[in-house]
Amino acid sequence: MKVAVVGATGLVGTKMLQVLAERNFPVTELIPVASERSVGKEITFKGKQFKIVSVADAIKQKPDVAIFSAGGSTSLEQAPLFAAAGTTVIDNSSAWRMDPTKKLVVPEVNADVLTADDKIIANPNCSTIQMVVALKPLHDKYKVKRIVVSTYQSVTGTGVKAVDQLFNERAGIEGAMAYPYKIDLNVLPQIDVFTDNGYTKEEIKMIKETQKIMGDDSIKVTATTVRIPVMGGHSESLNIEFVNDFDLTEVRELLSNAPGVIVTDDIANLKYPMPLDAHDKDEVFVGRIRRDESQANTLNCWVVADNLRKGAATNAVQIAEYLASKNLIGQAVEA
Ligand code: A2P
Ligand code: 11C
Repeated sequence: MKVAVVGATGLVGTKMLQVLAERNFPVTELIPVASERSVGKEITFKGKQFKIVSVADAIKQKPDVAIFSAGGSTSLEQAPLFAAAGTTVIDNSSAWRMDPTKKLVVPEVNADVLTADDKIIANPNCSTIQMVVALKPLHDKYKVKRIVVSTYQSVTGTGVKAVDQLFNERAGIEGAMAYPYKIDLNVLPQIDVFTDNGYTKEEIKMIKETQKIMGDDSIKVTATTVRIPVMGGHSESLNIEFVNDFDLTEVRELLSNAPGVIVTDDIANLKYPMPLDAHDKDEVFVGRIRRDESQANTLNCWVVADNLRKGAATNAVQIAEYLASKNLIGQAVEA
């Protein structure tokens, strides 16, 4: 398959190339794309060098699939041009996620909504993805009523400039600030910008995207999203109220058997999920599974995943894998 990666020089784009190679996605031709300032530079894929091309050149080559991680405005402008050329776009930005005509997909949860007519498919926000992967098997059995989620998010979610800020602070070097405050030895209860109701955009994404992916607007979500000075993955504390009561042994069983989930929950041996262990893994790790003794039918758990992998690159590549396996990638042009 002819595959374009748009944003191939970015933190997520680089991870997409790595994941495509590792998972042996059938790439017969790779078209790495970035902004005009990177055109002509080289990247490595499966030990070979490839030259970065412009978006316009990539569209001319009519790739079968284009995986985008180049920011919302680039996606809004360029994804329809790829789609019009017959390319199936999988977009990691927030540009198309809440568009009712576009699918928002986490393969373990709702791959079945995809059809050959979907030419622009949205990849959800990282903190939403790992939460819904853990929720899905429990929702199917007990029906989720309300979720209270608090996140502990890696600086890699912001991009290279935030990683640089953290390491510069550690080294005592003055540098550009990705955040309004120091991040090392600190915690910032703000991810993305604030909206009128006092929530941040990241918090709103966790609410709206969860309902769309789960296909159930009755699920109530309230979120507090927080940046902490870690790399390797996002962590989330989930408090989940179900309509029906559950059995803890069965909850562990359902999660252990769920696709893409690894249960790490052995408190006697101090085993629980941590970003250091989740780093560079494709799975979502769940632990600290216990009953909320203050309220009926309510569960507490701790969910960790690598935000650049399952939270971004891996999920996008899994969407492409699903489309390929069902023969849903074709040259039909979007109207
Ligand atoms: P470039 O490296 O040339 O700026 P990140 O999310 O880590 O900041 O990465 C953003 C990615 O999106 C980079 O690969 C960047 O390329 C790419 N990009 C930014 N603007 C455009 C654009 N207008 N067209 C194509 N790619 C773009
Ligand atoms: C963060 N979740 O950790 C953000 C990054 O909508 O894809 C991803 C933003 C998005 O800062």
